[in-house]
Amino acid sequence: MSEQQPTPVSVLGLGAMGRAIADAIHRGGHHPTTVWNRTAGRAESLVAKGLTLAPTATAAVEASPVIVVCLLDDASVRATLTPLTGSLAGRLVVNVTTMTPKQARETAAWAAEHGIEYLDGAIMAIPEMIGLPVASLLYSGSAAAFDTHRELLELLGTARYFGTDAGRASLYDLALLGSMYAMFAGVAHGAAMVASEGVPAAEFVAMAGPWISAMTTGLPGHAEHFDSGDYAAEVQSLDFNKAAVDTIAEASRDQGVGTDVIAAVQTLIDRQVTAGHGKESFARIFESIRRPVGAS
Ligand code: FVH
Repeated sequence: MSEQQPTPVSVLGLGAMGRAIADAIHRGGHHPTTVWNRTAGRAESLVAKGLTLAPTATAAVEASPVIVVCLLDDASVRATLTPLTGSLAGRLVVNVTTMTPKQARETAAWAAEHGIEYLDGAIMAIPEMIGLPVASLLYSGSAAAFDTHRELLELLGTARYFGTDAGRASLYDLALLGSMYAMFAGVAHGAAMVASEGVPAAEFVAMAGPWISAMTTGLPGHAEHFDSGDYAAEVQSLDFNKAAVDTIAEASRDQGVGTDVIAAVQTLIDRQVTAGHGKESFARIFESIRRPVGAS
């Protein structure tokens, strides 16, 4: 099912991402596109393009059947939406604020309790990418809302639905972001190592980018180990990787740079080696993460 006429939409939150979203929705013909922000002065460029600035959050909600919420975090969503509960009843909230799966599920439960349709969203993009297919947006929650408003959601980027459990989109979002942050931290460590001998980071990242990219071809193999629980090493063993990672840590100390990033990898390896898995694959560190020390 799809919308017959572009639905009026209101956007709560005009940070960098909220502004990009409101602009894309307005360009997509969802008129009036109404916007609201806690602090004044962030809507000028949007108003100049024809969007409507609501004087209050209540007025913004009451202007549209679909309310897109793009605020800082869970606390700001609660602070903003709780006083609007009555006005939100019977409307759809599409919440693209970054939050934990637990927080998303709690927000969905609160919405259900008050007759508010709820779709949780996660944005795998920066504001400049909004409106382009390369922007990936993950959704979970109301299937009817996703089907009905798919054209609206596709205005922001490629929309993908992960089921009725409202926490699922956040789970994927934070898992992907976690992978990204660990990768960036690894590059920062490498850049610090070569910087200790005056090598510019620009020179280093020109090598690191293609290197990391080439290494990602091994990811499906890692996934096979993770999914099967079979860590038989085809090539290099954890004992081999331990020697390499210990050497990186030693070199880091020799160069006078921090070992925080590489020490985390050492910890994951050492736990498996100590448990007798040194002949198995590096992918076995998954077990150190999946079952952390102290977990029941
Ligand atoms: N920007 C990005 O690249 C990323 C990419 C991936 C996903 N995120 C998430 O999107 C949410 C919003 O991000 P943003 O970039 O728009 O963030 P800011 O520019 O910092 O704007 C924050 C807005 O939240 C409002 N706000 C903060 N606290 C409150 C509160 N207690 N009550 C009401 N509104 C609040 C803030 O308003 P103001 O400070 O201007 O009054 C902004 O509108 C976020 O979850 C990212 O993780 C973006």
